[in-house]
Amino acid sequence: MARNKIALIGSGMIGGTLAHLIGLKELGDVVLFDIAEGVPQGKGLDIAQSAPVEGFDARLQGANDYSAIKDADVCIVTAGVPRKPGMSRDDLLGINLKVMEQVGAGIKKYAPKAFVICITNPLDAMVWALQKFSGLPKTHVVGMAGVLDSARFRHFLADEFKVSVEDVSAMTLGGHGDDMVPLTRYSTVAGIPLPDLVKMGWTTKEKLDAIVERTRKGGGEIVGLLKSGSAYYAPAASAVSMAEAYLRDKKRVLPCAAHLSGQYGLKDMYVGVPVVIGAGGVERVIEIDFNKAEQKMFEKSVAAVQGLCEACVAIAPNLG
Ligand code: A3D
Repeated sequence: MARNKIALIGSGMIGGTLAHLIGLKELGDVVLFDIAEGVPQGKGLDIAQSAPVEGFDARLQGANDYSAIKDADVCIVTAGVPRKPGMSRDDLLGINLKVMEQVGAGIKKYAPKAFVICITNPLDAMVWALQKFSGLPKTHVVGMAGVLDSARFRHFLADEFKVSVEDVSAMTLGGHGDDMVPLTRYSTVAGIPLPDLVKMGWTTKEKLDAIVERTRKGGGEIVGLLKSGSAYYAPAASAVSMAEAYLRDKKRVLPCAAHLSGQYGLKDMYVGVPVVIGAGGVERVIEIDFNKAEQKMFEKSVAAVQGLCEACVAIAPNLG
C-alpha cells in the first residue's frame, strides 16, 4: 500500500516541526509548501538527512508551487504570520485572511479530498474562512486549538499535583483566545474531577483558578518569552495527533474547532467543542451540558469568535 501524503501549507516554525514529527512517527510522505523560496526545500532536505540516523522512511519534498500538494490525504495549514509581543491573535486577521483565500484555492484545485487541519490564527475565524474559500466538506476542515489549550492545562495540572501528565485529562472549549473555556468539571486526574480534588485537599480553589488563568494566557506567556514568533513544538504535536486520528481511523475524542450546524445552539460557525475524529473526518460533534457559569463563559467566547467572523466578512464580503 502506498504511503499517505501529508501536505504542510506553511513551512515556518510549526511547519518544520510538523515535518519532523511526521517523519519520526512514519505517518507518511511530506510535502512542505511555502511562498518563501528555498525554505521548504532546505527544511525538507535537513529532515530527510535525519532519517538514516533516526531510522524512519519518508519522502520529504519542498515546494513553492501548489501542484506539489496534488492528491494529499491531509493538509495542515500554518501559512500566514504569527504574533509578536504586544499583539493579540486578532491583530493577524487582515493579513492571514488573504493568505487563507490563496490556500483555500490551492487545496480546492489540487487536494479536494484531503482532511484539512488549520492552525493559522485567529484560529476559529481562519478555519471558518478556509472552509468557505476551499469549498471542502465541513467534516473535512477542522481547526487545531483545543488539543493544544487542553495540553497546556494538563501540563500545569500535572505539575501542581505531581502526577504523570498521562493520567491528567482536560477539556478546554470555546474560541482560541483569552476567553477560552477550560472546564474544570470535565477535567480529571484518573477520572477524579478537579472540583473533587479540591475537596480532597490536593489543591485549593485559588490555585486552580490561577492555573485556569495561566492556561488562557498560555500562548501569550510563550510569545513574551520568545520575543519573536509564537509557540511551535506543542502546536505541532497537537495537530499531528489530529492527523493521526484521521489517518489511522482512531476515532479519538478531541477538542477541536469544528463546524456547528445547530449544535450548542450555534449555526454556521467554527468553535472549539469535543469531536470524534476518524476516517470520516469529524465524525461526530459531542454536545455536553454546561452549568450556568460555564454557559456564560462559553457564550462570551463565542461572541468574540462571531466578532472576528464579522470582521472577515467586512474584508471579504463573499464570505457572508
Ligand atoms: P512562521 O514561522 O512565521 O511560519 C509561517 C509561514 O507561512 C512562513 O514560512 C511564511 O513564509 C509562510 N507564508 C506566509 N504567507 C504565505 C502564503 N500566502 N502561502 C504560503 N505560505 C505563506 O509562523 P508559525 O509557524 O510559528 O505559526 C504559523 C501560524 O500558526 C500563525 O498564524 C500563528 O499565529 C499560528 N499559531 C496557532 C496556534 C494555535 O493554537 C491555533 C498556536 C501557535 C501558532
